[in-house]
Amino acid sequence: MTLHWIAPGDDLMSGTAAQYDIRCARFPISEANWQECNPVAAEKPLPLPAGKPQEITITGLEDRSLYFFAIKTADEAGNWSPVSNIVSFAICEGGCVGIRGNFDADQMEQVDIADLVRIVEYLFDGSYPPACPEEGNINGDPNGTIDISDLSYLVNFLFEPGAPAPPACP
Ligand SMILES: [Ca+2]
Ligand SMILES: [Ca+2]
Ligand SMILES: [Ca+2]
Repeated sequence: MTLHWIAPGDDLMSGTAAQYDIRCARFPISEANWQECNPVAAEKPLPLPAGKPQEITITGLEDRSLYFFAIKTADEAGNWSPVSNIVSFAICEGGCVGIRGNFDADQMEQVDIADLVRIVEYLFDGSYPPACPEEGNINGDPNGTIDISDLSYLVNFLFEPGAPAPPACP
C-alpha cells in the first residue's frame, strides 16, 4: 500500500522539516501509545518543502488485517510534532470465508464475543472497521451495510439458543 500526505513545514507551514517518523500498528494510534507502534521499515523519505505531496510504499503487510498509520515530523532541533491524523488500511485478499461474522478477522475464523466487542466499537466510536467488510455484514443484507441490525443479529446468535448462524459469505 502507499501512504500519501502533504509535507508540513519546519515552522508550522513554512520551510522544510528535518525528519519523519512513520509508524504502523494493529490498533488505533494515539499520542499515548506511540511508543508501542512499529516504525515502518521502508526507507523513510526526507521531508520536502511545506505543501508538497509525498508518499511512501509499505510492503510486508499481512492478509486479513487492519493496520493504522500515522506520522510525526521533527524540525532540525529535534522538536517532534504531535501525531498526525490516523489512517487505517484493511487487507482482505482472501475475502469473506465460510460464514459471515468474523469481524476481527482472527485466523481461526471464529465468530464469538471478540467480534461482538469489535462491532460495538466500530458502530459507536468508529475505531475498528472490519478487515473484511463482508465478514462485518453479519446479516448478509444485499447492500453490504454494517449497522445495528448486524449487531443484533450477532447478539442473537451468540446468546439465544437455537438462533440462526450468520449466513454464508457471498
Ligand atoms: Ca467468516
Ligand atoms: Ca472472530
Ligand atoms: Ca448488514
